[in-house]
Amino acid sequence: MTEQNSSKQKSYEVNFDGLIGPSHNYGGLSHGNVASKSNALKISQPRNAALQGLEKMQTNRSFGLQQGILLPQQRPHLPTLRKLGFSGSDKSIILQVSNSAPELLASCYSASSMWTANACTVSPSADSADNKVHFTAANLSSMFHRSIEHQFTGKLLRSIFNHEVHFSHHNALPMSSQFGDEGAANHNRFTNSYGEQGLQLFVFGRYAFRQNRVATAKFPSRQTYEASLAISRLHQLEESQVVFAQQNPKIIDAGAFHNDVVSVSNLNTFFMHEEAFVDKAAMQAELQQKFAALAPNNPELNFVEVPTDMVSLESAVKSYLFNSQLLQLPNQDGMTLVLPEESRDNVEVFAYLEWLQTQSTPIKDIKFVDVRQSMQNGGGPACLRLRVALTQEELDATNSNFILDDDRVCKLNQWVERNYREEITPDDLADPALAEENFVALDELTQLFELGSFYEFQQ
Ligand code: SUG
Repeated sequence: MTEQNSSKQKSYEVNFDGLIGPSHNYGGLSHGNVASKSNALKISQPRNAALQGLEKMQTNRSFGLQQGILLPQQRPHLPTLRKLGFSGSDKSIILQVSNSAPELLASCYSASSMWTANACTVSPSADSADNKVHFTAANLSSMFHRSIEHQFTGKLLRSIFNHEVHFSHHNALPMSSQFGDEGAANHNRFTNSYGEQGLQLFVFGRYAFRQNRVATAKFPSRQTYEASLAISRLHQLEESQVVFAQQNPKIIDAGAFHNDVVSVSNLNTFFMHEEAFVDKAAMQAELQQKFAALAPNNPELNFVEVPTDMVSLESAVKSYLFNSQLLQLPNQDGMTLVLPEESRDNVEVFAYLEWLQTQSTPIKDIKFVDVRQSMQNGGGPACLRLRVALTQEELDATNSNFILDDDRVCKLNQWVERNYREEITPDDLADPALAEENFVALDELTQLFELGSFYEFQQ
C-alpha cells in the first residue's frame, strides 16, 4: 500500500497478490505465451511457488506498504467437467477425463487465478461519476482454462469489497471473442496522487467490429477495443478521462500477450518499450493533453522509453523487464522498480538497468524478487498483483482479513507447508488423491479467512 495525503483524506494503492494455489502445474495451456509453451509438461513445485509468492508479498510489506491478498480457486474445477458431460463421483470423473481428454483435465487443474492482474479492471472512486470504486471481473474468454475464473473472482471481490456505499461490482462482459477482456493487465492509470482524479489508459490488441489496420500474424490478440470501451462505460468514466491505444501486433507476436509485458505505470510515470504501441506518438500526445487538462497544477507526464537497440523485444519478453511493480515507497524520493530475477540474469537487460539508474528519471531504485515458478508459466511480479487505489474510508470498508499482517503471513506459510506437494508431474493430475488434498487445503483456507462454505465443493 502506497500512502498519499490528498487535501481531503489519505489515499493508497493497495496491491492484492494472488495466493498461488496447491495445483500449480505446467500445462502448456496458453498459446502465445512463450514461457507457458516452452515449459509445458515440466515438473512444477507448488510449495516453492506459493512460498515465493508469499515472500514477494512480504517484500512489499517490508517497504512499509500494506499488502492485500486474493485466494486461489477450486481446482480441479469439477463443475466445469460435469457441464461438459462427464458424470459420476469426483474420483470417477477424474479417471474418465484423464483417459479420454487429458487437456480438459489440465485446463480444469490450472492455478492460473494466481495472476490477479487478470482478475478484473478497477477504477478508483475519484474517477467514476458516482464516486464508487468499480470492479469488472475479466471474462478471460480467449483461453479456455482462464474463462472459468470470472464467476469465483466476482464472488471473491464482492466479499472483500463488501460495502455498497463505496464499491460497485460488474459481472464479466459477454463471453465472446468480440468482448475478450483480460482485466488490469491491459489497463494503466495516471495521476499525481492516488486519491485525485486520474486518466485511464485502456490498451487493446484488436478491433472486433471494424477493420484492423494492423493485426497479429501468429498469436491471438486477447483484448478487444470493444471490451475496453464497455468497461469505461460501466465504470462511468468521461471521455476526458480515458485514452484507448492499440498494442503493437508485432510485440504480441513476439510473446507479449498482455500489455503489462511491455509497459508499467505508476502515478505520473509510464515505463514502456518503444515498440509497445501501434501509434506511440499519438498515444503520448493524447495522454499528455488530457492529463494536463485534469491536473493543471502538475501537468507533466514522464515517459521512460526503452529503445529496441538497448533491449530487444526478445529480451523484454524473456526477462519480463516491464512486468515489474513500479512503486512509490513511503518517505522516499523517486520510485522503486521491483523486477523478476530473470531481469538480472539477462545481460542486455541488466546493462540497461544499470544505465537507467544513472539517468534522470523518476525511477531511482531497483529490487529483484524470485518468482521463478510463476515466471515459468509467463507470470511475473506485475501479473501476480492487482492494484486497487483506495481512500482511507474505502480501505476501512475493505474486509481486513484480506490485508496481510505478520500473523496471517505466518499462518499462510504454515498452511502451505502443511498442505502443498513439493512437486506435481503431468501424470499426477490423474491421481484422485491430488484433488482431495487440494480440497482439504482450500477448506482450511476458508477457515483462516472466516469465509464459511465458500467454494462449490463445500456446498
Ligand atoms: O494467461 N499463463 C497466464 C499468464 C498470465 C500472465 N498475466 C499477466 N501478464 N498479467 C496466461 O497466459 C499458463 C498456464 C499453463 O500453461 O499451465 C497461463 O495461463
